[in-house]
Amino acid sequence: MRTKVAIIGSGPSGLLLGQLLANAGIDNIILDRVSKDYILGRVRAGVLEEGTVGLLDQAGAGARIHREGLPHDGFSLAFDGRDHRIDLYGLTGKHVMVYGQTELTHDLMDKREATGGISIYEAANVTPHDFDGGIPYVTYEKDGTTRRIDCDFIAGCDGYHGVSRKSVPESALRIFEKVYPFGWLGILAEVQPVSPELIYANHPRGFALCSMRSHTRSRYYIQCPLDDKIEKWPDDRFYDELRRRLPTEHAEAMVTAPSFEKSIAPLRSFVAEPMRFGRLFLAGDAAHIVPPTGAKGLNLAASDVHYLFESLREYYGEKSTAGIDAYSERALKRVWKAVRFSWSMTTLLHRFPDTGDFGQKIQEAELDYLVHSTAASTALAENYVGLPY
Ligand code: RFL
Ligand code: PHB
Repeated sequence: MRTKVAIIGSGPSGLLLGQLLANAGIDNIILDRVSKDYILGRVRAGVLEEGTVGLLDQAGAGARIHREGLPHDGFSLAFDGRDHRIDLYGLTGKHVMVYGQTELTHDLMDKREATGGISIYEAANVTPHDFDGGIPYVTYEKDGTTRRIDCDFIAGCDGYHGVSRKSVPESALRIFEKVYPFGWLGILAEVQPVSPELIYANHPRGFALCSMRSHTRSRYYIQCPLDDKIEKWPDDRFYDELRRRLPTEHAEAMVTAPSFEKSIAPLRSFVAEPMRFGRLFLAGDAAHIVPPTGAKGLNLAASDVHYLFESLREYYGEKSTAGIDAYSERALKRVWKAVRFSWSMTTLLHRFPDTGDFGQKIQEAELDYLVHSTAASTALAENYVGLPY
């Protein structure tokens, strides 16, 4: 088989890139090691920047998000027993869209199917070859036989644990990493959210986040120790702990329902530089990870795809390599700003084991300054709604 761009990974970055390329007449094949249903079973991001929604529109897969997504004009920072609204729209003229990653992935998969794009699921041992100097190709195993796809370029959209970044010689990569000493325990429940907007809570017992997927589906998180086990967190204990970390008015108003999903996610910041090696490009979680506190992971994957798509379009349309030569530098400039923002939100809102009551007081002072200074609130809001591409 031959294609122009072989895309490894059928998550949001691979699917978005595949659709943008297909719409521009640049053929591509997507390979994923797991099944479609498995991918759609993963519960992840929930807050999308306007730029991400715009890319979904550009891909021709935006109809449902405009019908079912929830535009949010603000969110709350809760600390010291009180709630303070950050007026995203008033401060920036922009809002964010609350829409699950699962739904976005579904929309892109449907679009790909409707437009006849080739996706190969449950492809084992996907391996990129000869991307640094030679003519690249990808091999994989399916139904007991090894197959080969010849291509012009390989897009590594295969997430943090993928094969693409691991195929690059270690000496060619520079890794920047910070692992946080806690995780997030999250649940999904079929119940009305405690508040119409998201609440990010700083509390001496630890961080809490009240998010949602719809008017009838809540997504709640609490900070937990890294080695915690979900078996130790029956729903009653989870809700009790969540209530303790929220201002009284929300704790008292909270309606609960049995969770139908519960998981613990570790938090890390990670960047691999550069994001291009000859004819292999990395995009999304394959190149970088941010802690979820700033809601930036999926949005960064989308902005990488924007830069990569524009570069490839320029290559095929104008026969110029200027775009692909600049891809890594352009993408990394935006990546590092989101890494900084996610780190600062994480540092501001979580209880760190080694900083004690002093750390708590410093956080409360910073939060108080943040919500009462228009300059500081604007800086926060600008980053939250997404910096320009
Ligand atoms: P994905 O989604 O991990 O997809 C990668 C795909 O590659 C496949 N794959 C392989 N295929 C073939 N061969 C191999 N060897 C392969 N190895 C892997 C995988 O099966 C998979 O299908 O990466 P992508 O596309 O770059 O997308 C990134 C996003 O998924 C991620 O950044 C976000 O989910 C992060 N995130 C959030 N981002 C936001 O923008 N807003 C949020 O509110 C938000 N909340 C979150 C989050 C992530 C979370 N967790 C669990 C990590 C909340 C949580 C709890
Ligand atoms: C979510 O709804 O899953 C979510 C929302 C905001 C975040 C992280 C996760 O910052």
